[in-house]
Amino acid sequence: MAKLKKRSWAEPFKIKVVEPIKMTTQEFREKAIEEAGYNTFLLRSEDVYIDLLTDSGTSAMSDYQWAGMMMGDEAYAGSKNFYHLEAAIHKYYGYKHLIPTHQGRGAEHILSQIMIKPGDVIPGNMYFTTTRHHQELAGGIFADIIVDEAHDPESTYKFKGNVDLNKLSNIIKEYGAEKVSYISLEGNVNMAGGQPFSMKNLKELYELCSKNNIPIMLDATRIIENSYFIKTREEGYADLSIEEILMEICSYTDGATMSSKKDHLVNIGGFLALNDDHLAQKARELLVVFEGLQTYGGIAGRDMEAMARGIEEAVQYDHMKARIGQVEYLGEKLLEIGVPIVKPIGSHAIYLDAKKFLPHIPQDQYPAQALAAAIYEDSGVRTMERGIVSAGRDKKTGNHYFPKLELVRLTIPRRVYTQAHMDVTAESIEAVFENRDSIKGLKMVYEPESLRFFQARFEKLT
Ligand code: P61
Repeated sequence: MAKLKKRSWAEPFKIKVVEPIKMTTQEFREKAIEEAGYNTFLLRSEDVYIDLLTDSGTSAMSDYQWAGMMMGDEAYAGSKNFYHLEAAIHKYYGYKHLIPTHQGRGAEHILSQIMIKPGDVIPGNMYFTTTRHHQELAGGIFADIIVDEAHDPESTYKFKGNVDLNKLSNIIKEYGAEKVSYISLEGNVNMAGGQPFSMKNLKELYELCSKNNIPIMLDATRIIENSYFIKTREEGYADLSIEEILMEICSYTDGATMSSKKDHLVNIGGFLALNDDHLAQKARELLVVFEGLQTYGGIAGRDMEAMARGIEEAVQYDHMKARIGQVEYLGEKLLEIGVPIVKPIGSHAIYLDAKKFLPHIPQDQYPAQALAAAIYEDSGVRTMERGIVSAGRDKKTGNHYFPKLELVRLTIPRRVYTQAHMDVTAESIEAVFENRDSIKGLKMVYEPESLRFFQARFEKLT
């Protein structure tokens, strides 16, 4: 018998329930996207074939999680599911206080309000839309301290999520340490392509921040995926479990905001975690005003149970290997075809480089927005713009930010699609790539004041 050259990975689960999806015609899709103002956020989900808009809240839950949903204790106060979730946060993340919120931005709101004074600066390893928005609403100024490699889609640097400590030192010199509310440190940096930071970089950051008395607040949304990359990419970590790496990361931080809709394999939920007693007290005071009581904060008991169980599953090596393996599978197919994507392949999505894909469309004609619309027209695959529309406008000058990265994100929900879905997606991208010269730029005809990408409307330029 011939020897196998390669041993493939496969999903560590089998499928028990299926949800049918609708097949549509090109003509139908051209009309649907026009009606949606060429904004994939405005499409109806039932008109989408393969939904790669986001990995947020779109995961498939396990039978263990669904069983937990039946165990929801929906008491207004003191739900037992809260205590299960609290125990899971202590066990896997190690933080002292759990402040549950309806989703990640609820936690960002509270953290920003309790820690940022007007005029403060919040250095971060690249911006995230909702995170920066809450920092600005609290009167803060975001400062980008990510390494330069993160802004270069071609750079194959393994830890593009790293903080550039020189950039941070300069900010401390310029503003004074007392003006730095905290460091906003994101795991597997979303806007950079799902790129991790290394433990070495975090330890150096911790040292610098300890000297200057600056707290580090982790955006833990995809920190378990970051832990997997530390295990597989960083020297000295191969023999540690994801659990051990996760705990070590958190030990260098003072708290975290979390959108459980990603790593935790649930459809809704999030939290703020803190170690400081006084800050936690302040956070709970705001929690009851904006989210809900301290033992549910906007999440149903059953959803807290699904979160607690999801955390247990998310730290499993086999789960992560298959999850990230599937993203790599799609990315490698696109690289084979010669489609320009952000390198290295990240954890939760493939990012098309729209500047290279559509060099004939200037950035102020929204090339990534136009590309996302063209992909939907071709196959019904829904993707997301992550470029100039997402970046928004500079609050002071009113001008567009012109981000170096003009990307379309193909985000893979966890445990939802098969390898065949990835093949169909790659084939659609290939077809669009072959016809790229025919794609036209867009004009923005409706622009909301904040987080404009969610609801903006466009028309095709002729
Ligand atoms: C996403 F187009 N992400 O990736 P919430 N931090 C980080 C996130 O990725 C994140 C949140 C905080 C989404 C949903 C989304 O511009 C957008 O639970 C690293 O969504 O409130 C969310 O967590 C916020 C899509 C959010 C967007 C903002 O698809």
